[in-house]
Amino acid sequence: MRIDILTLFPGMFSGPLTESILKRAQEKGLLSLHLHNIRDYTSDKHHTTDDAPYGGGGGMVMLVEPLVRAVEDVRGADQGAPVILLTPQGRVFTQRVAYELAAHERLILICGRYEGVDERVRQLVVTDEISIGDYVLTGGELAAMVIVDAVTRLIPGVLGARWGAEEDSHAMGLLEYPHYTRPPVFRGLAVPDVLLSGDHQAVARWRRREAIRRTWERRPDLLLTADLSEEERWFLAELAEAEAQRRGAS
Ligand code: 6GU
Repeated sequence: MRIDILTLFPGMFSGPLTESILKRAQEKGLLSLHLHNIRDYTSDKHHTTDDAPYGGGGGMVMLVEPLVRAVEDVRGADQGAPVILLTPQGRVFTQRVAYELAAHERLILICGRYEGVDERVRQLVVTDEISIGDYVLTGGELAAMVIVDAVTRLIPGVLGARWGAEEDSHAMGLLEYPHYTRPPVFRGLAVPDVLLSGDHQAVARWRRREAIRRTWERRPDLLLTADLSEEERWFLAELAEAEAQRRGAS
């Protein structure tokens, strides 16, 4: 996959994208990242990239011309790639959106500054707008890094075969079950017996149930869309019943 990032601050990207899994994905040729400085597409001698808004008010607005020129230059003849503006006004990024983006051969990400981007950029070149959550960042750069990370780990071959993305939190529609490794007892806290039993079926069942329990406790909203078996729905009903009793007792 090829990802082009248009930004006023390309320096922000060294670090997160040059370590660990993202580094290896690039070394293996599975991800090719290209940073483009929007300032290189200005045409005045001061290399201006923003200006005060028409109509007055505070803040600065990113100029339409450098952004449109940058997108057109980077895109070249390839008209098919989504051009995604990172903005708090976009649709909210979720694991589902990560899968959707991972299906493309190429993505073009525009990092907006939070005050805004001239509306004509949207009209002329933007095909999608994404936000990473309901809070305000100073610019789209951190959001772009979050998206690159979440999407890259879904590219086949990026994660090892034994550590696929299929069982991730959220991919199953549930939070993850608790994990343990050695030692079997630490400061009196023992690893649950079932994990040491060697009974793979029992382990799988325990993990599913603990994932459901954790999701019930922390993110019950996710259970509305989770794919649960009949037995798992009964287990959920028991959790709800136990909680109702606790509340009644207190
Ligand atoms: Cl994509 N940009 C900015 N500036 N703030 C955000 C965001 C994006 N997503 C959440 N907050």
